[in-house]
Amino acid sequence: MRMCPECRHLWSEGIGESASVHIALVGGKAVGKTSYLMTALRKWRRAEQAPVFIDTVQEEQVKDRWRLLLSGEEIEPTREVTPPACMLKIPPAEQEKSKLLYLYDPGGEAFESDILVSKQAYYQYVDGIIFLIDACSLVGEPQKRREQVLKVSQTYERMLVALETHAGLSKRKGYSMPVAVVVSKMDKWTDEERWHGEPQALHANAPHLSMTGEQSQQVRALLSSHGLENLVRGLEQHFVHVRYFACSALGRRSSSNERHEMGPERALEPLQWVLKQRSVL
Ligand SMILES: Nc1nc2c(ncn2[C@@H]2O[C@H](COP(=O)(O)OP(=O)(O)O)[C@@H](O)[C@H]2O)c(=O)[nH]1
Ligand SMILES: [Mg+2]
Repeated sequence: MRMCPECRHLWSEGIGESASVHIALVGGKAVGKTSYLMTALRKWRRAEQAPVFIDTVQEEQVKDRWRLLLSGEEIEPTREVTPPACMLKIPPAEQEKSKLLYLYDPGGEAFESDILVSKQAYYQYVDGIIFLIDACSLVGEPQKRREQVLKVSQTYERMLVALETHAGLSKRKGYSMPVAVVVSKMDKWTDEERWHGEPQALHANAPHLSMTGEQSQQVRALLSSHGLENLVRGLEQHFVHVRYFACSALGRRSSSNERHEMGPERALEPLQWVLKQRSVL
């Protein structure tokens, strides 16, 4: 068995032997990063090339969170600003070798100050990004919305600083890693009367439109028309591969007493898309 050179934690078989891929989740406090990740992993168990956990302690932690989510309870807010990566082994497709996947899910505080950004050392390895935007930050009074939009933009700028600081990349040269932009908590969105006239592709329960360019275009248009046009422009200027998604990790309506009114929707697609861009799936 090998040992992590940083924390001296013992690694299970396989680490350090296979090719690895590192994916970072990005988003402010409570945008739904951890819920998203947990739901995506749970969905992946039943999909092709389902991954296996490398670390049994981590596996138990994730399973505990699955239990909480399934019973309709909230998972604890992430406190670690520099979290240990969630490690998974992805079985090979056909002749290839298995790959190791590292998923980084920091507390939202990580993007609230430049000092904390400078601690996100895993950015030196990052191969792909999942950037979450809470659907609720696109609604509300104009003043509140301006503040929320500003927060999203600041998170984005700090992510660029992390790439520059740790990976030595420069936005002038452009970034090659794929970015999945995910509007989270779509169930809340459809709660709002004002969204009922929106294109169907934006609704969490339109599975026939899954993973199509059409959905990406519609989510992009929606972000642009709700104060995030500069973010969209910046993303597409700086990154070569950007795709927009809308998902619901919990899939229930906040105003409903019924905890399981809807199932989780579309959580796996953004992660799968990023991995496909890196030829991992
Ligand atoms: N309605 C709804 N609430 C969500 C969803 N995802 C997360 N939440 C809630 O948003 C809050 C923050 O979620 P969490 O995953 O801890 O966010 P994080 O801080 O970005 O990791 C919690 O109260 C979650 O229950 C979703 O898809 N729908
Ligand atoms: Mg969290």
